[in-house]
Amino acid sequence: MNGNLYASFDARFLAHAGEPCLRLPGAKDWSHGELRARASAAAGALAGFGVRAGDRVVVQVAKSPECVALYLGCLKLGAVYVPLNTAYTPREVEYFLTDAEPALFVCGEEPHRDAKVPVATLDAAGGGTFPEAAASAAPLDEVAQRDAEDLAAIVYTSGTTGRSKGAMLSHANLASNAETLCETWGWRDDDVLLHALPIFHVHGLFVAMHCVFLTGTSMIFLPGFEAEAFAGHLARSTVTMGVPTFYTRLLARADFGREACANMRLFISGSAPLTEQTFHAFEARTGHRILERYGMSETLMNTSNPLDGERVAGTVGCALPGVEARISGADGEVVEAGAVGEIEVRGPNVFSGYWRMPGKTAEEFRPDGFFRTGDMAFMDAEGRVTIVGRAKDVVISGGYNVYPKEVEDIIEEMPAVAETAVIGVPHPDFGEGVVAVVVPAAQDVGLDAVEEALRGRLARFKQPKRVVNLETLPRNAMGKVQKNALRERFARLFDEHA
Ligand code: MCA
Repeated sequence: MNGNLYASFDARFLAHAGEPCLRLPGAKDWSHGELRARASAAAGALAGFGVRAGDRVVVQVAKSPECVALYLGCLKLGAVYVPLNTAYTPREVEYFLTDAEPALFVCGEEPHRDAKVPVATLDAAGGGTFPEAAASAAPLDEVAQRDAEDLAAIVYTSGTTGRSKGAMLSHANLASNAETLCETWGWRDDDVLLHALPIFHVHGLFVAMHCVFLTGTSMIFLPGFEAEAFAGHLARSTVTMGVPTFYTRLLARADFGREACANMRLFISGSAPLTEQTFHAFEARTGHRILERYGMSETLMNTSNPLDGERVAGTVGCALPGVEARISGADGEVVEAGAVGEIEVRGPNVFSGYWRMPGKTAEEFRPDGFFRTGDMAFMDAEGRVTIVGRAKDVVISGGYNVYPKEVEDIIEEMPAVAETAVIGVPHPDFGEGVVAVVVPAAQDVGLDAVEEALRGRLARFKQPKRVVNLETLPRNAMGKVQKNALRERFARLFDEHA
């Protein structure tokens, strides 16, 4: 038995060779057969660049069908795929290149400035040195033999302190989660997925695309989310997956309603909390109850509201089949139903650890193998989970995690700033918006000055959208900044009606 995830996909690609897989508005569709051929060509090109099984390939490119082929080519060759957010600055990317030590870095138009690793390019239009190599390389026909526990991907997650950590995901992690999701969400032979998520994160890359690849179905593949176009494509789709911002932006369109959703059977939401207000507003407008599920990069998907049973607003549903979830108190003891604690998970979906960080890995696992998610939650008597907060200091903006510490460290280097606390407060579009509360050294510090200090050093989505100046930061008796007090005080900062 080959444990390579690609072997499962390959069987579906062959069985559905003549049917569409990637439906590309404005361009010719890619059939399953074509995607399979492109994946083999990509694998051949990777081999030509010197990449071998087990090597890392870091990829920071715009969403394109060619990028999908590159991902599949990596799997087929047995290489380890390391996707990066396209918003990361070259300075941020440098860290990942040093940490992952890839055999190849595939980036957009421009070769990375002082990349110490071999570089290939793949631009948004599907051109570049990588596709050129793929067009002339001998395609790789064999699916590399892999153990199911071998690494398939490393997904970097920022940290509350210090360096980003690479979550190591095996072929088995990805395969088991994909199978479970197809089953749980009742994937049908005639399903058409509307895909508008980025493909450098777990949500768009694994959760969404793997359901299609494992079932031989198809997806309408959009370069990104734009509400009007998205609403239009719903007419030819049956399932979609999005972050809550997708749903609030759809609701903001007066012309969006039942008619647009007539062909749809399932709307799924994740990556950030879906508010009860959005859930109910969406149901009132469309008749659809959005299915919310919960996961993270380290564990893939953990819980889901049911396909057929009651979807309860504000909850993320029960543990998926094969996944165990429990709530632990501060002392590590499992708490009773209804009590708040940290949610811990165990199962075939859970990663094996952080890349080259055995210490960090050990800290996050209990001796019995449960992974500590860092999310605070309670579970009712039926096992339904409600997330109430985070044990870690993290802001979720439009489905992207932003770690305040990373932002604070740079702002505090500004001579004009005595100290700062970066927080997330409710934002009508992104769910949470990043705010820097600043104690100025002398004169008030403006947003422009902060932006200037962060330019080129931090991705735009991590940067504060507002700066507020205070004389002092509220602290508790231990001297710790009371971010809760700040979040309460500035809760209405982005309120359009305030
Ligand atoms: C864009 N901007 C943002 C964000 N996105 N600011 C804060 N938070 C964001 N999420 C800023 C840009 O920097 C830019 O600012 C301006 O908004 C417009 O940029 P644009 O690219 O046009 O934005 P957009 O296309 O409207 O993007 C919004 C979006 C996008 C569609 C919500 O952020 C998105 O696709 N989010 C999905 C994230 C996701 O896939 N998460 C999954 C990871 P300026 O003009 O000032 O420079 S989590 C995961 O995988 C876990 C495991 C899970 O459970 O799913």
